[in-house]
Amino acid sequence: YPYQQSYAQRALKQTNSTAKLLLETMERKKSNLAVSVDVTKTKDFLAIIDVVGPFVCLIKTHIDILEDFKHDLIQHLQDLSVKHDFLIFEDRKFADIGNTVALQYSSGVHKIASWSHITNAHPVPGPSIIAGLSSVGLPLGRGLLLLAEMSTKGSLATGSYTENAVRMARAHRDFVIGFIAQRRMDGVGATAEDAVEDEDFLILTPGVGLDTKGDAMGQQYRTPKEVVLDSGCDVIIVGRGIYGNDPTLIDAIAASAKRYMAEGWAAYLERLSS
Ligand code: 5FU
Repeated sequence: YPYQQSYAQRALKQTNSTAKLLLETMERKKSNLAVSVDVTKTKDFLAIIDVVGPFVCLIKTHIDILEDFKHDLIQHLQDLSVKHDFLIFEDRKFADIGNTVALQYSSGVHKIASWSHITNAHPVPGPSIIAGLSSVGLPLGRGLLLLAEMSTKGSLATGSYTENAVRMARAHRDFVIGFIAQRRMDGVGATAEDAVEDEDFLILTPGVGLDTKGDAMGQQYRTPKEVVLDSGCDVIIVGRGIYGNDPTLIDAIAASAKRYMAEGWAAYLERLSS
């Protein structure tokens, strides 16, 4: 199965350049860790990214939660991405009609498509959301993840919804590189006519924590080992597990990122040898 091959081997077979670049970066840095930098001040945002940068393959942003956003932040973010060799994923969760998401992706205050290698979308509107986003992102070589599942308690993204998300992705492999999900999706919802033997979707998984099981608002955490070894996911996405409630404790944040990086990579090596 593709997920039992190395990230480097899997990079060779990717047709989307962003998917290829992410897998190559993971192999080069020996990291399947993405840090989700969910803080509200630009100063903290950049300080955290600079300190976790050496340990990650990807930085995940919610650019719209920054209270003091100015567009020059984007240049700083891109400089850090070059300095530390990571990709950028704006977790925008688009969910509207094709025409609207194309405008939200290309325009507005944040101009996400111009700087974010990867973004994501809810499949709820149907395939037209992929058409809208790919009209902007594909010419720029970007990649899209569909939200096939969520980490939260009571999520409605299950069963046939998840299967239909995978079918939508399968029909748009030039732009859709994988899923936000809690397990592997290769072959999910496939019929006999679908050639899915070599199917290789990237699985990026939030809801990862080593020290707690969840938060007070429905978030649920699993360990890197459960996510990468037991469920076959590719990238662990960690937020508060790394910076807690105090984004200024920079030394502790670095140590914590190192710990998640080591756990995630050990689980991947164990998967390869299993
Ligand atoms: F799609 C999802 C999901 O199913 N669960 C999530 O937690 C996205 N997330 C994001 O991952 C969420 O918006 C946060 O940005 C991040 C998890 O942060 P945490 O601090 O590790 O709980």
